[in-house]
Amino acid sequence: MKSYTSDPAHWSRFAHIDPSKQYTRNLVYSVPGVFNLLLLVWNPGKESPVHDHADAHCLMKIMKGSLVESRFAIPSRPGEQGPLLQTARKEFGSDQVTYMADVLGLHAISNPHPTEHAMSLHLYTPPNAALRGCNVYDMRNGEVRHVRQDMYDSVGGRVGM
Ligand code: 2CO
Ligand code: FE2
Repeated sequence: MKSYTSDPAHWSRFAHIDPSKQYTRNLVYSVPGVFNLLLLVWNPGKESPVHDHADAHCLMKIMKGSLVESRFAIPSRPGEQGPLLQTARKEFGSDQVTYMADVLGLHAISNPHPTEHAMSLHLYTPPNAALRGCNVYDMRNGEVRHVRQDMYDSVGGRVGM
């Protein structure tokens, strides 16, 4: 992922935009049981919920624009310890690659740009979240909620499948 230089001609057909969401999750390619490759399209100024990564490795490469990653500690007693503890905040620019996994805690990703979309390529291995979902956390009180992640906004560039 580091050696690849982002070229919209390669991936624009996967870049499905939905203004009603914070971001879209578009399946580019999957090898069942091995990995999922997704293109995420981040609406201007929008942020993901704080979440974990279902005991999998996550590699994220910025394809367009920049994204801010805020990291948080996993609460030992969710919902009982007040607001999540933020441990880091870092901005990533075009073609940068970063790694995330549950051993590093939780994160939320946001597109800081007020008017432009940002795009990122995500490799999940093994593809656990697609099979068993992941956890999202309430930043204010650490409450945890399990969510499914087996639905995509587009698959192979096609919407509504
Ligand atoms: N993990 C989030 C998702 O798959 C995106 S943030 O980068 O890991 O929706
Ligand atoms: Fe994530």
